[in-house]
Amino acid sequence: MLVLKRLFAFLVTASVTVLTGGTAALAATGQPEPWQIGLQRAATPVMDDIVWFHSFLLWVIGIIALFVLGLLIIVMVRFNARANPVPSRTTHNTLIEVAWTVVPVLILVTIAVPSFRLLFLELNIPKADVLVTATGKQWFWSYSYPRQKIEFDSLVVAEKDLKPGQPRLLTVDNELVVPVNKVVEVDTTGADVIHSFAVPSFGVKIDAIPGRLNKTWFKAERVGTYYGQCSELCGREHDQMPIAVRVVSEKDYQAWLTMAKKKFAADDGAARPAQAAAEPAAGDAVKVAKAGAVE
Ligand SMILES: [Cu+2]
Repeated sequence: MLVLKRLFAFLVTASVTVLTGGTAALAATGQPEPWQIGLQRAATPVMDDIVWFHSFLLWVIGIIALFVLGLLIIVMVRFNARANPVPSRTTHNTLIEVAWTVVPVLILVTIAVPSFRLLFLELNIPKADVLVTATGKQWFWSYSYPRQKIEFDSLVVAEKDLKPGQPRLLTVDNELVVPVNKVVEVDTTGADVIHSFAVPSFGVKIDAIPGRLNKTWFKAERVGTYYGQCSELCGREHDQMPIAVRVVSEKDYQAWLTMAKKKFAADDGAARPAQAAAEPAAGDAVKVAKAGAVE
C-alpha cells in the first residue's frame, strides 16, 4: 500500500507541476528554457488556445488514468482469491454496459468540440495585414515580402560569433521582422527537400514542400524575438536552419521596411549564389553559397 500511496503522491505532484509550476517556468521569451516543463509561453491567440487545449486534455487524461487505477486497486484488494474465495457468477449488467459505452462517447465529444474549433482557427487564415513567404533551403531560410519587393536569406550565426545573450543555434543574421498585433500570413515552400517552418510560441508548424504552397498565419501580441527551428529532417545541416522572428511596433516595422528595401535590394548580387543552393548541391558548393550570402 505504501508503494501505491507514493505512486499516487508522485502522480498528483507531477500533474500539479505541469499544470501550475510548469506554466510559471514558461514565462520566458520565445525560446526554450533550461528545465522547462511544458510548452513555451504563448505569443499568439492560436497558441493560447493550443496551451489551453493541452492543459484541458491533461486533466481529462489524468482523471481517466486515476479512475482506472482506482478500479484496478479495488479489484486487486476486494476480489483477489483470498478475500473473495467464491466469485459471483454475474455476466451482464445492462446499466453498467450502457454507461461504459455512453460515457466514453460523451468524453470524446467533449474533446472533439474544442479540438475542431482550434483546427478551424488554425486553418482559416484571416485577411492578412502582412504577407511573407518562407522558403526552406538546404540549409537556411529565405524570406520575401512580395508586396514590398523585399527578399533576403536568413542564416544561422556560428557559435563563435554569438554576442552575449544570443541563443546558440537559434540566432540568425537576418531575422524575419513583423509588426505586433497584425495578422501575418506565411506562405511556405521548399526549394529542394521538405523543410518545416515552426515557431513554438506562435503555435505555428507547417511543412515547406517543394512544388507546393502551404499557408499558415499568426498574430503576435507581444513585442520580442521568437525562435523556432526547421522541424523536418532535411539533411546534414538540418540543425543549422533556425527561424527567428522579431516582432516590433508598427513604427519600428515601417523603419525596418525602409531600411530593408535599400539593404536587400542592394544585396541582389550576394543573394544570387545562395539561390544556387536551392539545387541539390554537394556540401562544399553549399558552403560557398552560404559564405556568399552572409556578406
Ligand atoms: Cu530544413
